[in-house]
Formats: sequence, C-alpha cells, structure tokens
Amino acid sequence: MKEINQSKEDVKLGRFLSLVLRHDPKAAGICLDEHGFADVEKLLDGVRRTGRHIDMDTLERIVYENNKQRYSFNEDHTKIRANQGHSIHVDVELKKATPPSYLYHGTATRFLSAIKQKGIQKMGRQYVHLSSDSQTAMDVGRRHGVPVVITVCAEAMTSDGIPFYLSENGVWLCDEVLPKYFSL
Ligand code: HQG
Repeated sequence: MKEINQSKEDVKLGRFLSLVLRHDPKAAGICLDEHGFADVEKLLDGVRRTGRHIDMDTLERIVYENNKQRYSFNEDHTKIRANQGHSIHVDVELKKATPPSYLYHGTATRFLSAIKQKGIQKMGRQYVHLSSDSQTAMDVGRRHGVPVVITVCAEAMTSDGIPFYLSENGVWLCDEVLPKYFSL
C-alpha cells in the first residue's frame, strides 16, 4: 500500500469518485460504458456540477496517490474506471488467476453467525472481496464493526474448479465462499 498522505479534500473527492465509478454514476449525471469506463471530460464536468472543485491535475493526483490504487485511466487518459468494488453491473475485464493457498476476508463479528451458515456472499457487490494479507482484511472488517478475519482455503476452492479473479489493484475476487472452505 502506498504511504502518501492525501489531503482531506482529495480523500473526500476520492470517496465521491468511488461512489460515481462503482455504484451511482448518476450522482455526477454521467453514464459508464460496458467496461465501467467514464469519459474523463464528462466526469470532470459532472463532478463540478455538484459544486465540487476538480480539474485534470487534481484527478491525476487522486488516481496516482490513492492508497489502494482504486482507479485506472485508459492509455491516453480520456477514460477512467474503478478497478473493483462495483455494485452496478460492468465488465472490468478481470483476469482469472490462481490464488495463494490462503486468502483472508475481513468482516464484523455481528455477521459471523450468518456467514458460518450461508458462507461469504457478495451482498451488494459484484464479487466477494478477499485479501492476500490478513492485516488488510482486518482493516476492511473494521469498517463494519468489531473486526474478525476469516481465513479461506483458496487452494481447496481452486482444486474444486472455483474461479478467482485478481483486480488491477491486487484484490482477489470470487462469487462466494462456502463455509466448508473456511480454515478454522
Ligand atoms: C458481509 C473495500 C451476512 C461481508 C474493501 C461484509 C473491500 C455477510 C459485508 C471492498 C454475508 C458486505 C469490499 C452473509 C458476507 N451474511 N453478512 N452471508 N456474506 N457478508 O462493503 O468485503 O476500500 O460490500 O463480510 O477494501 O467489506 O472501498 O464488502 O462485511 O475490498 O476500495 O457483508 O470494499 O474497498 O460489505 O468490502 P461490503 P467488503 P475500498
């Protein structure tokens, strides 16, 4: 993870960009294409119409300094998309990959009994999100309450033919994790 301290304004703008590029493009009055890309000019105009201040330099800085590398430009920087985390249906051209033996999912203790029954479900998002290190998973879990990390036996899932995808920014994604794959 990058150790750059973003300004408060950039963090706030970044949160709004995540909302627009992952969940609600209408919040900036724009549309995404089938691969999740927004036209950069339209995005900048749209964000400005909400009363926020942004220009191309600011956008470049937010993308570059983002601690989780959440966004990517296309080659000529005329389009931008979020690398993962969507709730709306877009195809961000994820690459299938073979995960390490174990992956980690951070959640809150209050979800544990449901998760132990039904497995880890994607809930509002397109995929279940897993990390290759337990500290990142712990930080994700903390966003929901008292955190707990579930260790997932990814190797066993792979042996059973369950596909994994690796996002551009290193997040492991899959459709669900059944309780039999929890490594307790
Ligand atoms: C839980 C962030 C009850 C699940 C992070 C989680 C991540 C269940 C919550 C990314 C359940 C969904 C995604 C079940 C799962 N019953 N609860 N059967 N199955 N849950 O926010 O994984 O920082 O949609 O454990 O880094 O927390 O925004 O998913 O607690 O990579 O870039 O339901 O979002 O990325 O919450 O986070 P979320 P998540 P960013």
